[in-house]
Amino acid sequence: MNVHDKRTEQQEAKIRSLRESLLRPVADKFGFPLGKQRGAIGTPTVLCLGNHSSGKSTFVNYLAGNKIQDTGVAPIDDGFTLITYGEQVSDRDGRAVVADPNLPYHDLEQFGKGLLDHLKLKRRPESALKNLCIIDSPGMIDHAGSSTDDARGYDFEGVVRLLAESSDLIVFFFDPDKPGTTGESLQTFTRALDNVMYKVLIVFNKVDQFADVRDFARTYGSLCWNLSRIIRTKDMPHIYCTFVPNAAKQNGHFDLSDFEQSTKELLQQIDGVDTRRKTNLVSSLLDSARQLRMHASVSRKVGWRLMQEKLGLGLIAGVLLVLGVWLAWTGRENSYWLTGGIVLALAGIGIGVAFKSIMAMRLNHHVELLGKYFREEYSGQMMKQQNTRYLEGLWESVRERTEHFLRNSKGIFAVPFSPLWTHKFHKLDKAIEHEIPELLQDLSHNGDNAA
Ligand SMILES: Nc1nc2c(ncn2[C@@H]2O[C@H](COP(=O)(O)OP(=O)(O)OP(=O)(O)O)[C@@H](O)[C@H]2O)c(=O)[nH]1
Ligand SMILES: [Mg+2]
Repeated sequence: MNVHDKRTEQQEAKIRSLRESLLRPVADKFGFPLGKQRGAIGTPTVLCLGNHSSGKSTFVNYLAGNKIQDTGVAPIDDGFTLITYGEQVSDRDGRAVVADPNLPYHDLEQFGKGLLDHLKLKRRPESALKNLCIIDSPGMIDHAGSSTDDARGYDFEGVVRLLAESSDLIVFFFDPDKPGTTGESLQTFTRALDNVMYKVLIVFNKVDQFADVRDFARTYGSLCWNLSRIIRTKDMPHIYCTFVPNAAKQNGHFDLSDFEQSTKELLQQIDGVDTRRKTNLVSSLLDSARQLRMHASVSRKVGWRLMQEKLGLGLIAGVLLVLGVWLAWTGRENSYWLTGGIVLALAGIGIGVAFKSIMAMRLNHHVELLGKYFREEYSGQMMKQQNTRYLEGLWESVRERTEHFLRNSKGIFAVPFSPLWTHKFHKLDKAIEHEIPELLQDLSHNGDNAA
């Protein structure tokens, strides 16, 4: 094992330990969904999407260093193919893929037979595939007059969304024939990739086909025009203008050297997918830690208030009952004392009987005040860092979960209330402020060194 591998292993162990030993116990207690445990960091995955005939499969073959996928001018792929390393050549169908506990694709089962008939796993002994999984996808087309769901027999957009979430890099191909004019690709962009745009690389492929610069500029402009209608960022994202060397047909008039450079840059991005995966993982760990910290501290505050009220109400009911019984017993000769005692005892019993309903009302009351509790908990930080908007945004993303947890916590001790949690919260703060950012920094150094 070389120094790089050893460092990677240490980083993976640190990510696991932060997630499982620090975040998980708090998340479990406070009913916070932390996502599934990932034993290992997993295989870095690149998802290829784009118009039909834009060169996805050709590019996949080029990356893998062998002809694994069929290619051609007519629409070729009508399904998703996962391509990864295996010592022996082996192909497995969709059912085997979703059933395999070692693969992270169990969730695809929900799309039913329509998808499973269009899903494959190919293992190949190419060394370029070691520690890499490439997903080739069906080309996007315009399905005139029918929704893509009907046309494909499964929820294409849903499948893309799910695969995009678990991938580390999404390469979206356009080509000179269809520079962003295909209805399905525009739809996929706006609906399925909305939350993962930070992982998307836009590729304008097959640029070797242009006869001259004017021809290129016209089509490139048209691609930018189409993208500007669907990408909601302020700036235009970078577009890699590429071609696959062994598929290129040099027309003679057009200098391809700049595009060679652009192709190289795209390949470099794919080379760095391992670091990107870890960076994504650590970034999402940081997000989860921040959300969990907020959710847990506001919930604990409510838990503490509820506990005080439960104790107070229990105490009042108990005192009334005991006092009433004592009064009725000692003053049994006197009808006033007797009646007074019985009334008190009944009041105590009444409170006991109505305990659950009273507490449900109190819970409703506290849930309505959640925003106030959040501001009380974070008043110090808001004043100190003046980052009110950021913290409020974070609270908006957490609020619904906190409310759901509180409303669904059954039992007297269901909402953790102990002030001892403060100790765990300090540990979470330490991770959020120091340990996780240091890990991110460490990873970026790693990436620089590896590049
Ligand atoms: N000139 C040129 N042709 C290319 C390039 N890449 C792919 N091709 C050709 O374009 C055609 C389509 O390529 P594919 O790789 O099958 O495209 P695809 O995106 O996988 O298509 P579907 O599977 O139908 O979605 C093939 O004839 C390829 O030889 C390129 O960089 N330059
Ligand atoms: Mg293909």
